[in-house]
Amino acid sequence: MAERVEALSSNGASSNGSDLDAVETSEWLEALDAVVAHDGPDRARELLRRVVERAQHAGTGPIASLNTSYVNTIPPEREAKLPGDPAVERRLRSIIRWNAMAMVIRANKASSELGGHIASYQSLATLYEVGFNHFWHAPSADHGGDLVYFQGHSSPGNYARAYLEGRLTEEQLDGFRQEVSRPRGLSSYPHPWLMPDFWQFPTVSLGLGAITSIYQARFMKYLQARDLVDTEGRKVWAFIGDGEVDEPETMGSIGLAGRERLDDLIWVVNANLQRLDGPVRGNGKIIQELESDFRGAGWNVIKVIWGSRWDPLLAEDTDGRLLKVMEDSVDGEYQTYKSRDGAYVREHFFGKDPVLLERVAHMSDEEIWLLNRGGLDQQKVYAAYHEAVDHRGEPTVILAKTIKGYGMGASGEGQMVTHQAKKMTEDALMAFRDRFDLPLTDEQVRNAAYYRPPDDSPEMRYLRERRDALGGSLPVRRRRAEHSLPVPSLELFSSQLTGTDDREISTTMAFVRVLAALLRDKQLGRHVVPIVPDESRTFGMEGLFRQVGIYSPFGQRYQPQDSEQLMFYKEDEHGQILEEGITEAGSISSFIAAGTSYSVHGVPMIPFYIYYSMFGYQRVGDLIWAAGDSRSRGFLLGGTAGRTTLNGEGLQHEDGHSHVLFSVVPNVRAYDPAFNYEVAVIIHEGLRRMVGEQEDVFYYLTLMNENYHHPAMPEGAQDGILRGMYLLRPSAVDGPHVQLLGSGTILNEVLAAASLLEEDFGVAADVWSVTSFTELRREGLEIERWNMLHPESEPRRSYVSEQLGAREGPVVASTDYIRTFADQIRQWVPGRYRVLGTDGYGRSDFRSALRRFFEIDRHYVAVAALRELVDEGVIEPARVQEAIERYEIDPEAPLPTTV
Ligand SMILES: Cc1ncc(C[n+]2csc(CCOP(=O)(O)OP(=O)(O)O)c2C)c(N)n1
Ligand SMILES: [Mg+2]
Repeated sequence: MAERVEALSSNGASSNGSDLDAVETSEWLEALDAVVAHDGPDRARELLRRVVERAQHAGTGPIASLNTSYVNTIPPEREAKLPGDPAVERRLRSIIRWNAMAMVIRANKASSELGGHIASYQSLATLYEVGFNHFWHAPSADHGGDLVYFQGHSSPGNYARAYLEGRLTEEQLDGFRQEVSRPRGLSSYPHPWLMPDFWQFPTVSLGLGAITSIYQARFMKYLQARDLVDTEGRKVWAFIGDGEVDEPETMGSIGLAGRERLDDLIWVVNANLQRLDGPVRGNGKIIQELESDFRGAGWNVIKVIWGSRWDPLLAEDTDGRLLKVMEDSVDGEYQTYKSRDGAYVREHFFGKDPVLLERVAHMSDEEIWLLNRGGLDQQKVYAAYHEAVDHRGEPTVILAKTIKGYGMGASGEGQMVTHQAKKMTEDALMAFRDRFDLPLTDEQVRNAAYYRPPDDSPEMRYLRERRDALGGSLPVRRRRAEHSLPVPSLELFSSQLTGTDDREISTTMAFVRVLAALLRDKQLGRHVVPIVPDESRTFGMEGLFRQVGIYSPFGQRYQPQDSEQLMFYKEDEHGQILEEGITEAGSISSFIAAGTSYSVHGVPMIPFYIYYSMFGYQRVGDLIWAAGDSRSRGFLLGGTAGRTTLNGEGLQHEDGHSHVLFSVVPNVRAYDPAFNYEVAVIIHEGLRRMVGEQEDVFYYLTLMNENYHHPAMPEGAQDGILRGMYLLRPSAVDGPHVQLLGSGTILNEVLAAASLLEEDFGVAADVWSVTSFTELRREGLEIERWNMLHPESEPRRSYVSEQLGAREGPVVASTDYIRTFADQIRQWVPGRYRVLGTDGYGRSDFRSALRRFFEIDRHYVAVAALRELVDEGVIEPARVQEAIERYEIDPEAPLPTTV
């Protein structure tokens, strides 16, 4: 871990704050000053470190703090100077500010229904513009491109810049938040799904940009280490709101970035001191709080608090009086200062110390008002970015102090309500124009007219020159990798297609074999990214540790305890497995990074993220939604799935609904396979579609840990497996007919039920393997819609009605999921349909006991089928009673949802 800056937490005060020996104190301080003067700050730091060490040996306890004073980290004399033309940059920024505001105002003139935000971008503009003008590379022949995670609700700023760059028209700006009624309307926030050539990273669900940016930076190191993509010199930049840091997803993974020394990562926290309702830390200071958090996590911290106009005052502050007032003031006060005026700041800030009041007596109220904040000062921001991009060995966070609603005056600047302001008064608009010197007539101001300087103006030339020098426009998204990878034939998985004979295996084992075969494939193998959240042994994947290695930037600095064994725990700089530890949010972030690599890096990668199904959608649903928005491609494997199949683990582990949750994601293809050949066929099809055809879909498969025999793949089953159902076992019995549907492990119960029905009751039961109720529903809805809208055409038939319509009798389904899952196809089932399912909380017991409890076992399936035949008038009720007794079913057992 790189050495951290440490400073004494207090200036030698005793516990009650008084100085016991002022002379001694000043001698020590003078000695320190002398060291700094003669040998420099590094020597001073080393000496202090030794002194602190000695003191701690003597039992003082912790005395160092991770905080530095409430001033800029980079002193003025060390600042890199902003190159180019600062005046032109200011003018450009002002124009972009105006247009960003105008588009929100114009959208809301028609109706306030559309919404939008003004204040956030106004606080960020300088932080963005310095990046655009000097740092952010677009992908080009000589640079792979930087990756910028823009703040979601500041999108008007991005659109306003794209307008100046000629990428968007006025008409498009006027289509902000109108994506249906206007064909080229602009999405509210960054959504690759909605603007696939523009936005790269969905960030608006707060916290998601933060965590996914960390795992993106880590994935770039992984790609580099594995010689797949040259990511050297590329940076990930993420803009984080100071309110957003309260999300666990924001701060929860900063330790990974520090630990793995992700020096390709730069975060900029826009400390505008406000969130939606009010101050972020009214009674404290968010910048100071974050400084110690990040430094503790091994980050390089650069504070950009004060603008250049403060430099002379700070230089003059040899007695520390100004610093003390700065330190003593809390964010709630800092917010209020900037919502008032210079006279107020004089009285309430400088007025805290009469000596300071004297010191600023020569300044007018106007001059005091113009004392600027670091994050709004292009010179200070440039210096910080300059240092950040050159920093090696640690990620960097820039803590930039700004003002929310900057420039909005009485309509928003520093106001509690500014976050949601979508309108500005006419006076405030005029003041905005004057403050930013915009060449607009009163009439144009009133109309919130867009403004673009002539093409040959110095501003426009500068804008183009800067972006040309940096490779073009940003953000920009690549829709497809240039080359698709060749997908081998299904033969690659041939050993999964022929049945297991006497051996009993689980679908999890079948998956691991499929994965192992893929990893060995010459073309695809290198592109596979196995991702596990500390669960490899659970799924029997430990064999892969040795085979392909666990990625670690540090290799393996120890001899593993199991080094003598064949499958030892092998960490490796070139390792292929991402062993994430216990973080499902982190793992899905890696999934997104790998699953969008075709777009972000132009190289398709194939993530296989396997986890306890209960800790999937339920735990990180919002990230899965973002994976869909990002057009991620890859496989999510919900391991040990099912409410009665993962039987011993009880209520929090037993998943009876992840399929229902996944059914809501439009581009997910979700399957609940029962047999190893189904697993192989589905994965092969996924590869064909995602890797071969480059379709923007991703797959969810549930896998089970129950061992049983797997038959050979029936002739011609492939199409049905992929569409969602196929007839697995037609009945040979002559008698009343029923159709039994099953999925996952419960298909075995359904097969057993068919035998019971045939043997005990002479009922002919056909058995269907339903691999995806969700896919069946999707197709059914599509057909239904087509039929509704084409009333005079021959109606089409859904796959479900076509398949079941060709057989006779009522239909019964049983699965290890809640009834909603199998109920999805109800309207296309011809005739009667009864669904059994595991509604209710899980609990621990033997599988057979749980399946009886949830009323999904073979006996319940048989009883349900008989009951349906009664309702059809085919058999007598007594036959059902007979079955209830024969199978020892308790008709008075409690309803599973109530116990
Ligand atoms: C997960 C989530 N929760 C809540 C919101 C609603 N929301 C959008 S912006 C915002 C306030 C953001 O404050 P901050 O992070 O400080 O950003 P600022 O606008 O001040 O730059 C809130 C609550 C959201 N977008 N995502
Ligand atoms: Mg904020």
